[in-house]
Amino acid sequence: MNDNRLLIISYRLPFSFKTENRVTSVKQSAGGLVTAVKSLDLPASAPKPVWVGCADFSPRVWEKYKHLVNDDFEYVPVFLDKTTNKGFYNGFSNSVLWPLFHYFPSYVDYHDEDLNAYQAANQAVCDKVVELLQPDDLIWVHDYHFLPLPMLIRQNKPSATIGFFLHIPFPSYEILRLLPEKCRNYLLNGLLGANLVGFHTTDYRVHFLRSAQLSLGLAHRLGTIENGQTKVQTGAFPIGINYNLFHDAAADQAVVQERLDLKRSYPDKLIFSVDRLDYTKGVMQRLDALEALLRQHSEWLGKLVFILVVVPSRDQIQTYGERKQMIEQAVGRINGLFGTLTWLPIVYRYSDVTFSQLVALYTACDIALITPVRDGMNLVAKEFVASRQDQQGVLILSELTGAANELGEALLVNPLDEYEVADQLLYALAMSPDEQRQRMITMQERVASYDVKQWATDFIDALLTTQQDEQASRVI
Ligand code: GDG
Repeated sequence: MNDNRLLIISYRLPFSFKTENRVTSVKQSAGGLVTAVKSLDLPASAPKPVWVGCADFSPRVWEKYKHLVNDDFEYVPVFLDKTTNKGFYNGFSNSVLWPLFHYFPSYVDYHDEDLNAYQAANQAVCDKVVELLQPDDLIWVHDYHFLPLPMLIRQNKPSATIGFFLHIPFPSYEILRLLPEKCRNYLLNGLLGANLVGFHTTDYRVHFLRSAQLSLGLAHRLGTIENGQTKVQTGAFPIGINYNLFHDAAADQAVVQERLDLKRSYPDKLIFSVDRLDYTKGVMQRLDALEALLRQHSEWLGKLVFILVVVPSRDQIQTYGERKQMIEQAVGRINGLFGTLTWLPIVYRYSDVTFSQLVALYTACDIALITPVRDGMNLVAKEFVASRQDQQGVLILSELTGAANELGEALLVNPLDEYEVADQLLYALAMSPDEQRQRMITMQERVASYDVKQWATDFIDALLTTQQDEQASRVI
């Protein structure tokens, strides 16, 4: 890193305001992106980075309470009107791009007016960025909400240095081409305004390069596309986690106490999963696998418990509400089918848990059952591995996550095959402590060696190199 100022753009700002008993306070968010960006090692001499995002509060609330948000970043909210935000976020972003990029084309609900709102929102954010931009700033745009933003900024500021990172999969061309051509080309051209486009895996990167070739006729050489004046470099940057935070937390007093309570309540084998409520996370398939296990192996009845934590998410979108009902019906059915007066196979929570509870669950369980049907990376798998100071516990992981590329010592499964998952559950339930340790140690070494700080630093360093190359080519 050097002394360039960093401008970060993401859909949400990393905090929200909460009012309780008429007292307003700031609540910090703790998602993967926030942790990643906040863990950047900026030189002391570097100017304060600026974070631009869409406000989920009014301009009045911001003016009144912005003094409460006081940390190492300067925050700039963009205020969108309700209709634009709905079409932008619930509409085009989460009812078109999210399902399509996760290979759920039948869930796509495309409307021209949502695309218009998406364009309007990107334009509003672009206007704000252009207003703030200073020479030599590095711009780092995050995620599928802002695919057109690099080109919008480029059109206003041709010499800007723009990096883009996609947190979700980039699908194969056969999926992308389901979008109307005008829309597909608009999105691809948008990304091609960046100097650097980053993905979690090489596969996603290759899908993007191939889509640019097939859709726009743009060739690539060594992962770089020449787009007029701009050289667009691409790279795979698999996001990591704050390894030490999770590893050390396992010994925190609060976590130890929570873990003891859990062990006391569930003395038998404990299986655990936590996900946002989302059809991509494979919760229904996971429940099918548990049911298959209990049907086929009645010796486990009464001897295991599955703690299923589902975190509310995007509840204004119809498919998400339906998913919640489906999960709750399946939990009720399985508990009704196999449960007794003194034992239920599934403990279900529809709410988030505190950080201490999360780490206590990671470290109390015997098996982490992480089986999305598609996931860009999946940080939960890495957090589970990091938190196991005892080097015990088995990770069952879907091969359809980005994380599976790095965690080959997990029991990798296809989440759609309930019998395969049930077999692996059976294997995990009987795995010797020695085998658990061997698998865990290797995974821990890998997750620790490429943590979130390294991820962010590598991305920014690569972006800086593109800036230096551009400046050098202008001098020549
Ligand atoms: C997107 C991509 C990619 C969850 N519940 C609680 C809680 N969490 C935290 C986890 C983890 C994060 O939220 C979830 O991250 P994931 O990676 O699993 O999934 P997405 O939210 O879908 O994230 C994904 C990621 O972006 C980063 O690029 O890996 O593929 O879809 O950090 O710990 N934290 C607490 N309580 C909860 O109840 N404290």
